[in-house]
Amino acid sequence: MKLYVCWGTFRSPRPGGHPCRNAHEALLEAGWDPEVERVYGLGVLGDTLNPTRAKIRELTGQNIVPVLVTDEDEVIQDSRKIIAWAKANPASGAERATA
Ligand SMILES: N[C@@H](CCC(=O)N[C@@H](CS)C(=O)NCC(=O)O)C(=O)O
Repeated sequence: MKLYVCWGTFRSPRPGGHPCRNAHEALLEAGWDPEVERVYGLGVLGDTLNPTRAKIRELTGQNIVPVLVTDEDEVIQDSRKIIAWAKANPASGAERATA
């Protein structure tokens, strides 16, 4: 399971918090331990100025993160959809993150 994030999963003062952090926190709460990959860049600058987000465009056709790729290779874009997925799919048994 891989979670693509912007520059990290840091806290942010923006309303609603930092979407990448919110998605990561929800996955951890659901018992998952996703590999976190930073893609840096700034999506609004467009494709040419965002070579590091090429994988995001390959997966979703756009530049915005967070993007989750599950162990079943399901691609989920948008923090709210990732949070909903995590709530609906708690990790079980061997999948659960071992502290
Ligand atoms: N509604 C989206 C917003 C996500 C968002 O704002 N992502 C930021 C990173 S935290 C981003 O990629 N912004 C585009 C940019 O870098 O310009 C969500 O909740 O996932």
